[in-house]
Amino acid sequence: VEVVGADTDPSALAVVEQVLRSAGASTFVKITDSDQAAVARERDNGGLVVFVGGPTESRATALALAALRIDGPEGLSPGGYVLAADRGVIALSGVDTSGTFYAAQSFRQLFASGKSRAFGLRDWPAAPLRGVIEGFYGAPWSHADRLAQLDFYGRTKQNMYVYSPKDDPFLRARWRDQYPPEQLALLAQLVSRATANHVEFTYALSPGLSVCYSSDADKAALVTKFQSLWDIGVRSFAIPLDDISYTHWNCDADAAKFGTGGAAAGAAQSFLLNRVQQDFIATHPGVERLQTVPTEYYDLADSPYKTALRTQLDKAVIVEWTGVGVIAGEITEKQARQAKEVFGHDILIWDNYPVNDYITERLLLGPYIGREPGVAKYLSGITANPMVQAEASKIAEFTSGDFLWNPDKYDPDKSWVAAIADLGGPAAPALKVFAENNYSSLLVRLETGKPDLDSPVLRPLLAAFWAALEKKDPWDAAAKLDRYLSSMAADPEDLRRGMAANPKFLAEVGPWLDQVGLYGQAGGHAVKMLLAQVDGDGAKAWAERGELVTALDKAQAIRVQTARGPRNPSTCTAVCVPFLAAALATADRWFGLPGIRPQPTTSMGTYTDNVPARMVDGDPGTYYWTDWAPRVGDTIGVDLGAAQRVSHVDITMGKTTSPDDFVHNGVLEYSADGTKWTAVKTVTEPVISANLPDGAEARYVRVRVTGTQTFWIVVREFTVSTPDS
Ligand code: LTM
Repeated sequence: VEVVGADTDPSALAVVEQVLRSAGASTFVKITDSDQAAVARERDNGGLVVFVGGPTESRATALALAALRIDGPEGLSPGGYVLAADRGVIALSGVDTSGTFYAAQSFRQLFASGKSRAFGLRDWPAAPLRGVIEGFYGAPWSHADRLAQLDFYGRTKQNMYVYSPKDDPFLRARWRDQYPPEQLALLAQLVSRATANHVEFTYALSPGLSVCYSSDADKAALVTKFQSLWDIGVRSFAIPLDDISYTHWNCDADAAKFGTGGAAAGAAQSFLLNRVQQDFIATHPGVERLQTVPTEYYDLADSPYKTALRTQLDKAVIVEWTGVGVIAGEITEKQARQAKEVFGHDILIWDNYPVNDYITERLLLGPYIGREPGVAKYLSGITANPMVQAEASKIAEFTSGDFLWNPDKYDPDKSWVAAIADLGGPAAPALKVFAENNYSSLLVRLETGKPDLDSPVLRPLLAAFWAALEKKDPWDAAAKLDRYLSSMAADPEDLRRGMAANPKFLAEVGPWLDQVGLYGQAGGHAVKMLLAQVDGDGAKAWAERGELVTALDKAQAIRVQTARGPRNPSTCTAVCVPFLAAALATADRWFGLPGIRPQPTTSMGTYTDNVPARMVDGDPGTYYWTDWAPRVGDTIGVDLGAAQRVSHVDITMGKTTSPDDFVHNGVLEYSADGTKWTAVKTVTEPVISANLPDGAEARYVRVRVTGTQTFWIVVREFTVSTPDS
């Protein structure tokens, strides 16, 4: 029996009914809280009575809680709730309707976990705003992706979705244009799905590429566009001004009115935002606070621009900030406090994780880390910027939502396992293997101050195997390693079978999944090859070597189409390829082969399909081309797989049509272990030919950039010779 009030949240009720149905309930009797006699009768009958609705929705739940001697949710922060069960009664009572909805979600989770004893739960979110900003470059999510995301946010108690895909023309390039009716109808569907999930749909319009800040017509265009969204139910608006220039104006009137420089840009933006605040936000009762993303969104350094925002922008406007650095490794409570001071406004964090638009060859499937609990508690909240791959983003989104609800108790590793279980269902073990090999990111662990590396399970198994091989007793370590490599090799089939009900996820991750499988296969052959050598079985070792090379070549031939051009996916990053190269180098020494099979290394991205492999392919007509100008500390080089004697290095950079694309200020250096480096010579020319000192031992040889430059880098060939080659 369900006891509800006239205002009981329908979405909460739907979740409760779904849970009860999945537990075998086939008939529901619904009585209203006003029918006290019926409520009493049903309780006396001994059936299960479920009270749904907090003090603003139903009067009966309070009585049920009183009978259970449990306090109601009054006084909890928005979204808070009480959920209690005892003696045939279950009561779900939110401090507001969202709270009751979250009580229903917790009820679902408790049922799924099989915990059915008497309990009383009092729970509330730490961060007022918790959610996701679709704010990346590249193909925007599909309508179906967004609907699925909104349901997911509801299930994970997140209450904010910002609609801000960079490549949607109606948001940036053609921001003044009204939506065609069919597109507005789709947005209306999103808004109502968001409402059903207690998610605020924020519409973010980015006029900065062409706006004239002082123009009445442009202000009117913004307000008219917002009004068309208001008319379909949108109640939250943003004007992001990130990734635009403030050194040039789009109209002469702005130059005349505001002058030039950062202070002028801050004044101009404040002028426009304040007018939208006055003419739209202040005239629409029920609307949420206006949000903006400043042009300086990535640091804490005070500046004329920030001073202008701090002193001129209406205090009602919420300012978004990404932390220090566009992709902030760490965000501390101290930085959060400083952000509030330097921007002079309430801060909402635009968190660039797990977004991968700047490294399209990677999937970022690790947990949300590196944010101190106070960040969620003292700021307005956090919206995570996800990957182009919507379904795959759910792993990180689950964990950031978890952090935002209760940052003090947040355990990234446990949360990650729960996220895998939530997305993978029965295929969770296979999904875990896949996610482990797409794990590292620029975020750092608070405990260590370092980023998580890729393949956290495989790495120690490899280290143990090498150590055991050295001691000539590799069998146990090899068996353990082989088990894991087999699970990688089987992953494409296991995951495709186990997650067949989620074809969208499988389509998103296909090339990465195939690569994990091939690295698993190649790794298995590498282990067998090295064991055969220990056994002195050259024929078997040679056959395994062939299989290894075939699988490795296939893995490196995979291409995925991305917004930055075709890319070779990068999985098991900095683990699988070095292992396979080291295994080949070890084996080839045993076979008496020359033994150098250099793998390219780079700290930079790739422009179109000019992949790093092209600098070691022996063909000076092909080249690796970075996709940005190097920063100080960036490197390009080769990994020889194992430390060995080296005598000479030749590097050819630049090409006829881009002769300046080489390292203008750098140093050539080598290292046996990747930590201790020996400098050979400075690099200032496109062609380098250098002898290494007698007896030099190296596994790694690289050019490290030591000065800033605006040119990108082209490397045609990077060759390392041994004394006998
Ligand atoms: O981060 C912000 C505010 N803007 C852009 C995002 O749109 C983009 O997705 C990320 C990651 O590349 N970087 C940005 O600067």
